[in-house]
Amino acid sequence: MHTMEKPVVWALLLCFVAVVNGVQTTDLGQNGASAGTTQPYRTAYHFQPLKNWMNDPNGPLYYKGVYHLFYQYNPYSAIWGNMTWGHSISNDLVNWVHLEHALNPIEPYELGGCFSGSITMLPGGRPVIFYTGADTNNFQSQNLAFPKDPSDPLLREWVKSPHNPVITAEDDIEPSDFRDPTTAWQAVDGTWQVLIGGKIDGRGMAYLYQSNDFINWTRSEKIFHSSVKTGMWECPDFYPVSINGKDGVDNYLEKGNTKFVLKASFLDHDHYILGYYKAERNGFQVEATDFMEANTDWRYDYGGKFYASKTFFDGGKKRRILWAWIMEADSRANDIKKGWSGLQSIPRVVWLSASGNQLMQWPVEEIESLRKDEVEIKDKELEKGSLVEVVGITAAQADVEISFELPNLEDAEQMEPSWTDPQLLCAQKNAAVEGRLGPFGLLVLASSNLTEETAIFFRVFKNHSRHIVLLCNDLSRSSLSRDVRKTTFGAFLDINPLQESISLRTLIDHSIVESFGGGGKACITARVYPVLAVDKEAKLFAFNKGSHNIKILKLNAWSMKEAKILPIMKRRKPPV
Ligand code: DQQ
Repeated sequence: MHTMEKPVVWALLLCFVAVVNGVQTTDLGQNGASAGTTQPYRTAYHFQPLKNWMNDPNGPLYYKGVYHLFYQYNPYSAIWGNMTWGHSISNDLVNWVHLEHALNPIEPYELGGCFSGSITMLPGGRPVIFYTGADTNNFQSQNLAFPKDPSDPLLREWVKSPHNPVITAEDDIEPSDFRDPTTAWQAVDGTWQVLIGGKIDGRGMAYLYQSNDFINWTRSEKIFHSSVKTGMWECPDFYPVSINGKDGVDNYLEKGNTKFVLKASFLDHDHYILGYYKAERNGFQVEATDFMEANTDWRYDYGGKFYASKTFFDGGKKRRILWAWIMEADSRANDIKKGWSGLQSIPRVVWLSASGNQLMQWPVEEIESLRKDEVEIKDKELEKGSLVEVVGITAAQADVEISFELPNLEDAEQMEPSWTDPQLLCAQKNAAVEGRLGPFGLLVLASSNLTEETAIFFRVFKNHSRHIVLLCNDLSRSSLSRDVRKTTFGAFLDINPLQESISLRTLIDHSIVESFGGGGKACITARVYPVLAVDKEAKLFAFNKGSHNIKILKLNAWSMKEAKILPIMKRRKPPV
């Protein structure tokens, strides 16, 4: 990294009012919430713009020592519309500075919005944005924008290509379902490849386009991949992962050492499949099972609110990082009232599991810099029917890690063959239903009398000689408000409790709860809008409603400091 770059961004992030390198920031308090307004659901350490609507992360990037996040943004309202690319920068993926918008919808081909897209690094290190423009008829085309000054690590100004639109829908493509270009990569012969999401007759797919110069693109005769069980593919993502280790991979042509992830966003979830990229034939070969095949419907997150995600390779720390839009679960009227809608997930490192059959995810380590007031509980018996309050932290703004030991695994309840849907199973056997090994886990954002509580818990079953571990997030009692969705979510966790403890990490931030089971093997994100369990009134408990005593091996909980997410930086007038 250039030695001058890091201090510049640090100074921007740390000062109350800073004037550094021609930019100015102002700190308004909790994540930009203006003083005087009650904002119980505004987060303290998740990325949010100061106000209005935000959805998909776009073109995340690490460039000259600076992290960039672009995102779908409506500058005028808390509901979707006027899609513009918001732009923020960070030194650490935790503290952010909002910059001017990167793309405004002003050209005829994008008057309906500058939709999602990605960034590709061209040879020589120049970034290019590839994005979808929707015109006033919602005809979608693919477009390019370049930084005005590539030597500026902040990439503050973007210039649209005079060649736009560079790809338009051919006659056999539905023009309103043709969007969201991936990061492009080069094939063996150097030609550029990019995927674009689409649908024909209800069947979701990724089209492959190719180019020698990044400007003239032709569609490959072969569809890159499609699946009849899917709907329209939004925001496809395609990237290599290492088969031995956690390091991220950026080279699409690396032989032998990688598998590929193909992700598509459809029907409100981000699904992925694993396979191999046949560079010579420019094709994708599914390794085991395709999208939505029985028993292996891999999702990044099994909550209902994690969508339109995108990864990028962080060349600084050699890791692949995943961002996603976290939708609201309240009403449109509430969004208008609170003046904003949409969060970004905590960025997650993503890598292939040791078994090679699924992805793992874990919050970026930088988020731990916000931890304070640690509370630790070790080797504590959690008797059947008991509840242990975790005191000494700000429970509405916290990070919790807990692991359990189960002494009586042979007593686990028998798994029925019909219990194939984890979400349904979690709804039927919710947190109030006593079992044998479970439910046990955490009650977060709980009011003191437990009128409100959000339960994240496990149940362990036996299927012949194997144990099946179920991770649930029960929101049915999460809020007294009738105006919010309180769905219960669930996932099976591929761990063997005979060989490893059952662990959970949960990040709580006022109206969002992100849970990572089994060290990141299954994740569930939920939006929660308590009425009583707000701010200082919120409590955190560990609980066991199973019929057997179990043990908390270790619990570590922290209050989380507020991240600095500073408002728009104004350009400083040059000194006279
Ligand atoms: N959001 C964008 C589209 C994308 C969708 C528009 C996914 O480009 O398909 O805001 O949330």
